[in-house]
Amino acid sequence: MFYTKVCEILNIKYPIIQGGMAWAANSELAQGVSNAGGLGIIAAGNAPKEIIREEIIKIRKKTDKPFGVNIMLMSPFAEDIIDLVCEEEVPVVTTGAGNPGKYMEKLKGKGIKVIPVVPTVALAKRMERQGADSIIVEGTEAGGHIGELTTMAIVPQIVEAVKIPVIAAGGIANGRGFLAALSLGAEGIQMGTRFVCSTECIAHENYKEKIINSKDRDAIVTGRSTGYPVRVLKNKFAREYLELEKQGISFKKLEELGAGRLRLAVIEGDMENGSIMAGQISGMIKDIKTCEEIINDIINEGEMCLKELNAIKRGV
Ligand code: TUI
Repeated sequence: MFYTKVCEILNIKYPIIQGGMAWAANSELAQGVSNAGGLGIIAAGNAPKEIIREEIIKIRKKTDKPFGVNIMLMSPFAEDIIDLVCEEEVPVVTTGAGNPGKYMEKLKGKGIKVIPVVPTVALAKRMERQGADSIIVEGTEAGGHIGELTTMAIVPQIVEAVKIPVIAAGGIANGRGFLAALSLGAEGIQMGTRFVCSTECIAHENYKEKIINSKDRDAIVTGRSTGYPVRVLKNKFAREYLELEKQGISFKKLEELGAGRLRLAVIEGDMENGSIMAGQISGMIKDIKTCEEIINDIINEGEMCLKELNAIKRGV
């Protein structure tokens, strides 16, 4: 059930990919997802090469299943991480926050499957032309750095525009969302926020609790004025940041203000002064489960949901 082209390309059991969340997604989370039949991802974030190499070595001790590394293209170490994934011949690379076009040939030359995150039809088409194996189409419901368009609107447009399989992301955390994504033509999903609330995720308990206690309107967007919008859960820091944006303080000052804030929230658990990146679906997440439970629940709920839809079709 639910074996798609994404499963075939990535050699995984279920078409469920874990988001590349800086600081939160290390080898511990990634092995949990990969061992449960999805694709676990180590997020390179802004970390230097040798730190990520250690995570790759660790995950290989904990699973023989495929895994990936997420390369945040705005990182000062992005080129180093490209070299690293080639040296280590990691099975899969996902990219975010930029166009990975110039690295594509090098990665493909090493037999690495490349799956860029794209927020628009134009970039999706370009990525397909340049050899991407699949693309992650991320709607604005997602946490962290986001595009403009919603998952509902952009996924079917990109499904129509490309032949490679599409993975939907942004606003998905249960079996209904999974089935909805498949209905839009996607052949897999990527989830970030749901996997933060897993037992394997090393994010501070305060961070997980903050997501669990959040309501529908608590995920807001900061940084629109900078051209780099970021979705976070409301807190003291987010309110202060928005106020300073309104006052028109310089991009450089805002950048300085934001430095180190994600680490402060994820690692230190500072829910007042940290940046609590999380998606709009936070309000629906109510528990911490193992990655295996999260994935199995989604597959079971997806099957149940499909039966419900069939019952509607038959008019029973
Ligand atoms: O990248 C993300 N989410 C992120 S990146 C991030 S940055 C960060 N901040 C602090 C510490 C560590 C890391 C936080 N969240 N999602 C994928 C994504 N990619 N969303 C949007 C895009 C994107 C945007 C523009 C992809 C390509 C793109 O291309 C523009 C171009 O150059 O054509």
